[in-house]
Amino acid sequence: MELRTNAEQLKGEISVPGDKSISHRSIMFGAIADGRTTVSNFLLGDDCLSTISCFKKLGVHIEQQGQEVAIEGKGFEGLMESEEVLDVGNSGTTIRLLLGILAGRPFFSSLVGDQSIGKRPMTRVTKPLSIMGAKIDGRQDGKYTPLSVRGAALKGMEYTMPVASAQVKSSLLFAGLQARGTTRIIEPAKTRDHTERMIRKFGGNLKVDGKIMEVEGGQPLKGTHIHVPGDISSAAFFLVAGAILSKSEIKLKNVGLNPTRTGILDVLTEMGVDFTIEGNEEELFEPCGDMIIRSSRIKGTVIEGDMIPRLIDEIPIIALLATQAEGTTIIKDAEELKVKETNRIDTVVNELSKLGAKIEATSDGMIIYGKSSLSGGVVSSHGDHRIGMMLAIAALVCKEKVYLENSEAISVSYPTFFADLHRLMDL
Ligand code: SPQ
Repeated sequence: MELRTNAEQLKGEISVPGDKSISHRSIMFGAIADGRTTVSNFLLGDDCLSTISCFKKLGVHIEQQGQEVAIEGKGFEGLMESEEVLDVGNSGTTIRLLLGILAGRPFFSSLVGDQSIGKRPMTRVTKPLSIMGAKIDGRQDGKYTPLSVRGAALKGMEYTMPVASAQVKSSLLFAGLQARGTTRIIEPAKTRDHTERMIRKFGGNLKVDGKIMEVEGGQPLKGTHIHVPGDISSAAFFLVAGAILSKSEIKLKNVGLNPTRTGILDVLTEMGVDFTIEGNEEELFEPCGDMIIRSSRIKGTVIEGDMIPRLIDEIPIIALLATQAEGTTIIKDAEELKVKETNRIDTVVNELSKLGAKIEATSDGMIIYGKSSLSGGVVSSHGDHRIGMMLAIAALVCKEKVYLENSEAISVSYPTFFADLHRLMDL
């Protein structure tokens, strides 16, 4: 598709769609809890719809009307062997968290996904789940899909995670909830804590001491109501668009502000971006508030260490921001980007270079030299939603025509992205 270029400003307000991580987990917890769970502002992205479809195949009754979802949970025991293969589409969160649930179920399951899922490493969850007792196999010794799972009676364990990953942690917490005894998980750096918050919201207990978590198996969970806040990872595209386009002022309503996800806000502050937050309701089970962002003079920065898991999915759009900053930006310690929907170090560097950015890949991140004036050309999302949206925002500051290939990938996390963008442009 041809993207809009040479934009002058963005003005007005939008509500970004519901958080993807929280939407997935609301279905999963609703399915394993006892009783009815209702979810509002559920994300209708392809990934979360894949989660609903998998749980329906596992025998869970789920009604969905737009962004309102109701799940009739019957506990872990209510899950039944599926007659069909469970297809997770493009969703790493669905497959990795589902593996933790299926690991303890006394039946056989087989899991597949799309081409991109077929390249994403699964050993990070299949190995610890096997230590707990599950029998999981797949291509290349269980490293890649298709995967088969034969669930078993699990036993608790202590596990030090080699990579900082909320998906691994969550998968092990789901397994721990079904295991005999205590499961103790140690993360190398703090990652998003939506699963921990949800265990408590569904009436369960969990001990958290910094990067160490302990959960007891066999606890009853009870259905509840979940209101999903707006996704800060989706808001990030408009935060950057508002900052780089002159004369802009945008309000983003009800954005999730969980501190394990707000690394981008720390980086925006560091880079000199002018934004304010109104009505941050911290006491909610997931904090959220409105954000106002204005055109800004931006400067380069260094992003590294424990900050990386707090903004891992925002690195593509931060890289674009850095092309418009005075000075150099260095992103380090971000090897995990190589195993996302695409190798996001390579795709960001290659696609932004095509538009004229001065950007170099490193072994664990990238170096971006500002300030570049971007021209135009043919770019591709390579099937990666976050790359597609980043390129659509990059096009706004391009002087010449920009064509985006594989734009349909954006519906994975933000099906109304172009409608929201055009609304802010046309006011
Ligand atoms: O679900 P998927 O495909 O893995 O989604 C991504 C994304 O960009 O939307 C990553 F590609 O987000 C992950 C995130 O990177 C969602 C997630 C979660 O909900 O627990 C955790 C992060 O992944 P990880 O591997 O660091 O645990």
